Amino acid sequence: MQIDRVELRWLSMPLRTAFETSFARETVKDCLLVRVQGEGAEGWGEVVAMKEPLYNEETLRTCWHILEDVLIPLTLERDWDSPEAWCQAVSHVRRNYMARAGLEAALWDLYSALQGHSLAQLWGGVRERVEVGISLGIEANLPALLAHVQSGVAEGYRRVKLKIKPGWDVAIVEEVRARYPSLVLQVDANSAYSLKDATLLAGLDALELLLIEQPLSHDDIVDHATLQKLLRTSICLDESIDNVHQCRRALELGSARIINVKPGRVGGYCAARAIHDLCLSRGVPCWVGGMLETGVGRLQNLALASLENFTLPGDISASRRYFERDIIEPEVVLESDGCVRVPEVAGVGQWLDWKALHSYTQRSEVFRRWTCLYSQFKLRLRP
Ligand code: OSB
Ligand code: MG
Repeated sequence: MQIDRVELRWLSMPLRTAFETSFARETVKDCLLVRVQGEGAEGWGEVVAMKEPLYNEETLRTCWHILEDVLIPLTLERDWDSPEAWCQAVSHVRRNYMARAGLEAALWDLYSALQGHSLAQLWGGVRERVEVGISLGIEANLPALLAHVQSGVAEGYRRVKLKIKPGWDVAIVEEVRARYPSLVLQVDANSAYSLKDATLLAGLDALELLLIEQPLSHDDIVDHATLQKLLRTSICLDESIDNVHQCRRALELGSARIINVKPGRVGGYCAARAIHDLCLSRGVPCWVGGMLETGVGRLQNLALASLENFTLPGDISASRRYFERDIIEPEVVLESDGCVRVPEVAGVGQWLDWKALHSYTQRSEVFRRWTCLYSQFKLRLRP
């Protein structure tokens, strides 16, 4: 693949309802879209970082910088046999996983378009439809949360994830469980607790939860192992697992029994698949997490979720759960049994709703192969 042109777009999309976690309250979803063009085709990817470094250390501005000054020049300067070859070539760049993942996704999307195979086909997906759930934020009061649970269940979601934080935890989950005895329920603390809260967290054990996601520090795998020994409920790690090596260490320590795989958090689909394969070999179930993606990241995450070991429902809800109008057409829809169809087309470019895309775009910039090669040429001529 020879890439001639890369375009970055900063999008701001109002959320239909505010989404509050233990670390932030979001009313607008900002993201970057990466478009790569070459060989007469194009590919799209999404950068899922937030405006502020609250989930991980990246921000949309650090991602823009890393893309503009490091990754895009490197991408334009030579040809690529495959997205895997690109991953290998950028492996010396430390961290900046979300920046990397956005461009890698665009290269996968272009590769898929050029090969005429869907991402699910390229990655060896085994399902045509995947089970998904809904992630519900912290609300001002219990009735507000119950109303969201009720509408989620009515829409067909069979698995509900509740965000928790100190003061909004055991008592709230008990209320939901009492009303929905057979609902698949799980909670996500986004690192809001410490080992001192072990007794409080053990109070969740009676509520038959599928899992407790990231209760302790964002970078911890040691205290989680201690906590897992004290709990009957399975711990699932999100923030703490940012690469396949950290995943292996966590599994060896017994820090979690389930892994949430977010391609953005781990540096892209190559790394996400490596984590999937590792977990498969160890008999550890996985699921695809979400970062309130637009349709672009959502369609690609659906392809990932079609792999064998993504056996638990993902945070890949229908477009209308997040946005009044998504940037793809048709939007992602939920089927009545709580599943979503895995896209069969090669390249999300064909799905884009350009009118919506334009209306959400705040800023865009184009980087061209020839400009990049010319500036490097000039550098070399300098005495
Ligand atoms: O911890 O899973 C998380 C959104 C932003 C940051 C962190 C998280 C989330 C979600 C969103 O839970 C789930 C979704 O995309 O539906
Ligand atoms: Mg999480």
